[in-house]
Amino acid sequence: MKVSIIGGAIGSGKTTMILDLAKYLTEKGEKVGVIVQETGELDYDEKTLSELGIRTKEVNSVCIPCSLDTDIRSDLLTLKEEFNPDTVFIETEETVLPHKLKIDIERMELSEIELLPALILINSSEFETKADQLIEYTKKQVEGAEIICINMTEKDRTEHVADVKKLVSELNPTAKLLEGPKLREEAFLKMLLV
Ligand SMILES: Nc1nc2c(ncn2[C@@H]2O[C@H](COP(=O)(O)OP(=O)(O)O)[C@@H](O)[C@H]2O)c(=O)[nH]1
Ligand SMILES: [Mg+2]
Repeated sequence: MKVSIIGGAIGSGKTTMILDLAKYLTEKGEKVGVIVQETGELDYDEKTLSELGIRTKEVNSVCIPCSLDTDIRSDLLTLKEEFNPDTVFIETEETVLPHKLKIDIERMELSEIELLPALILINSSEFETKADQLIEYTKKQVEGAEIICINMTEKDRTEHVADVKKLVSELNPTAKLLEGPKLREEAFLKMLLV
């Protein structure tokens, strides 16, 4: 069971990306599970899932909302036992550091779990261009992520996108940097899921 952790600010496009990835995978015949660290309302209603062609939980895809203090470990084990998905996406709450959560899950030593690269999404036009303007957890998310997706660049000014990109690559020179709207192309989806 592959586990992909996807983080970033509220409104950065996490749910949308997870639904796109889930759709891509379910069309290939994979079973997909989603765990959401929720603070507020849940975006993954059955209607959304079925509108996107993702069949709901009894069949092809299952979604578990978890409160922040719920044990991710037991959610993963329950999903594995009851549904046995090929891939599970974890949408983290906005202050969580995906790379830290990845280490936490690795330490759980669950059998048959393969962790995919820790990924964060950035809403380009909302993002600062100076390191000292960033909220501390945002800075840490950028510094620790393995894949950084600068999303919604089509809604941002070209110069601002370039400044965001520059800041992000200064903070984290080794992460794979991807830019939307190309994020929806199959080659990109494949890379995220390697
Ligand atoms: N233009 C544009 N809008 C997007 C994109 N991805 C998400 N959105 C919109 O941004 C808003 C927030 O997206 P959502 O996936 O709920 O963000 P989350 O809070 O990080 O889960 C929604 O209205 C989406 O339709 C994108 O790639 N481009
Ligand atoms: Mg969401």
